[in-house]
Amino acid sequence: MDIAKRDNANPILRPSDLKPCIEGMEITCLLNPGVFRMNGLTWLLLRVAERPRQQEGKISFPVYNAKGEIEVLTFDKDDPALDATDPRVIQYKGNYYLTTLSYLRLVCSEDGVHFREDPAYPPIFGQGPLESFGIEDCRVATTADGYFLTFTEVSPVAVGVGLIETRDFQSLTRHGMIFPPHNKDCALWEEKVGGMYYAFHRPSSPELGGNYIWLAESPDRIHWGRHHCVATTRPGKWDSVRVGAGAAPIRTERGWLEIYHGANEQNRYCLGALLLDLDDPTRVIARSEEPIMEPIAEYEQTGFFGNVVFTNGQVVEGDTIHIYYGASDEVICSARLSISEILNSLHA
Ligand code: MAN
Repeated sequence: MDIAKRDNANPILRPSDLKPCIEGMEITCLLNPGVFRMNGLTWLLLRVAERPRQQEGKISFPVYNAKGEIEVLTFDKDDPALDATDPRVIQYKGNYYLTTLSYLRLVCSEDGVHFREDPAYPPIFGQGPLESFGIEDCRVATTADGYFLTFTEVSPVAVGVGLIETRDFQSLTRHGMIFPPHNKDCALWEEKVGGMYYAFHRPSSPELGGNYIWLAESPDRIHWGRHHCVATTRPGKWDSVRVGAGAAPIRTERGWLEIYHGANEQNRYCLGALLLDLDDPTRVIARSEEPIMEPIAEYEQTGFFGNVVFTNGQVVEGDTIHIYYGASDEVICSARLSISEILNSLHA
């Protein structure tokens, strides 16, 4: 059952609300923001996806070349070696490319609904060969030691998880890849448990296994071990093909509450929740049978890639979770969920 209360102002941000950062490009999609509070404001770290304005009969997309400069590649749409059936990814002669190049961009707000850019906070672009197809879907963990950003690093060799540390979003420390390929959907926890740092991550296994949520421990947030699988996909259900963590989990009296996304064979993305033991988070206490949020609004059903609600950022205030989410891989929306209502909806 969908228990999310969508904001009346949805979508709160659309591609046309911002100017492209890369010369000669257009903003195709705004997606899946990381969320945090800083200087009394709510901030979204948006994933912005850009590409060149498309010409009739062609597909063009940007990549970083070996010198770190943006280069545009163009294929003929009717080239038999091209598979462009997925609007997000194309295949050409056995190689994969993304149709857009993503980077991260900050917007801030007093009221959590109307967002603006502040020129003092520059965008964060991919850097180096492991990010040559861009960086995506950033989670922001707010900790006593500053902000920790985990995001997908995409390149021709891999999809993995990168880590950036910052105190002010003006100077950044890049720690490189912390979870090797194929891995994404990494959410660092905001407090230690039993003296260790924790992270959800989502390795993909092509043979045995699948696209499951795992939990790992670390002494320093850089070296990760003691991996445990905490949620698998469930055949026949809304989360039958892939699952992945959202933002950092929320500490509740009944356990750690995590909102996650699940997709089925039709690539329909919904949200559900997991509850983990407070002292031993590898132990799953309960999980959603039905989604707590589904793509039902018009802007969640149609867009760049329709039938998607995807969240990786939230602000918690008492019993209310203000989630920010990407709808149809194109626009940014917000909704409220009640922690007690989610907890009461879970099944052991
Ligand atoms: C999938 C989707 C895309 C993303 C690529 C690479 O195809 O999640 O949005 O760009 O993976 O991460």
